[in-house]
Amino acid sequence: MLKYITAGESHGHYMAAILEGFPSGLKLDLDFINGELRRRQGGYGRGDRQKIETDGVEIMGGLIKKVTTGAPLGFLLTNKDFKIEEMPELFRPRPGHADLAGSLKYDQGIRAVLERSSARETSMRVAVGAACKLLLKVFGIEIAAHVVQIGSVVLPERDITVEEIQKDAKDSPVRCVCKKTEQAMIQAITKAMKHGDSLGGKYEVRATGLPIGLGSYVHFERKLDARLAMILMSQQSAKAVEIGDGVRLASVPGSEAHDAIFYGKARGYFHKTNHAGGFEGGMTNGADLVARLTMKPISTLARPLASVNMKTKKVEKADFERSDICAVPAGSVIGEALVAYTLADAFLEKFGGDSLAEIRRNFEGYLKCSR
Ligand code: EPS
Repeated sequence: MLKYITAGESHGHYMAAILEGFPSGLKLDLDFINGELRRRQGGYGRGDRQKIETDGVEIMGGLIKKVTTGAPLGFLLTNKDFKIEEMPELFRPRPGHADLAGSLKYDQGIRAVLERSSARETSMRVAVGAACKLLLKVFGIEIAAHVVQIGSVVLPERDITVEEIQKDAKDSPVRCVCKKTEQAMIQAITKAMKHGDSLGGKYEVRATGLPIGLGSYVHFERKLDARLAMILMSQQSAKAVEIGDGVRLASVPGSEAHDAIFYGKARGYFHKTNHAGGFEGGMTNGADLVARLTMKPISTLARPLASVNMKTKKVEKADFERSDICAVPAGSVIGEALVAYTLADAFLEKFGGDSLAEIRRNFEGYLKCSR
């Protein structure tokens, strides 16, 4: 079983993560991991913090000569904008943020709450996810995400492969695969910025190369689509998850909702359509994983909504501190990492093994027998 835990505050000295259960024998490409961290920092609509930071991790354990040993992997990122001890306390919670409930629950000021609830924590999830991506790559599994909506600008629907996303979204400032939609998304973010507002949206993550049978139907917490929904919903700003055709399936008959099954000698069992988004009965069905996450607009507003001063109980405008205008492009990079972690966890569960060689034997044995 894979497990990770993160620690660190947005303006604290460090962000850290420990990933436990990772097998031995994988060459951990630190440049790839740090490349993923830099991707997370990018995107049109990001705040000025990203101009200060050059995110990159040091590996604190679990590696000898760049190869994993099976011991916990430790990741450490040093924040350049380390100033938590000098930052002012805040008293006017931002509607939509963790400020109010967090402050009452922990009997702490808003500062302590916002420092930990900040989406900067996702830097560590991206580091963990990058290690998982490297593991999955060995077995031919690739993951890519792209932005399909920002505010009211929606990418016209189209079927797309992981390879196309990797190629077409790579250089887009909003991680969109269509130039025309990209321009409209950029305009929408610029407009929100001018109005002291923020924007949410939606991204889609896809994974390809999945064997049939990751996850299980036998018990609720073993259903892989449910685990995926849980981890995606844990992303800061998340408000809705869809798998495959998602909410659209409410309005079509069964004959149009399901994917007919085919068989070919070389391919084994396969589907020609993918309404299910790669999952049937909580298990992968061999088709590409397709999941979408809806993110609400960032709750820190330059033109703040009404709030209540927690000292005086008087109605006042919410506090404002530097923030992003739109974090959906960055969110899509985080989504890839979350999916990578969940798939790596399910992959190790199915194919077991403490070393890469052992996992490979189990994987190849299963492929031979499951056609
Ligand atoms: C973030 C860094 C933060 C925020 C953002 C995520 O930096 P700062 O607070 O110094 O500007 O930009 O956090 C939020 C959106 C939030 O609501 O907390 C990062 O590195 O991802």
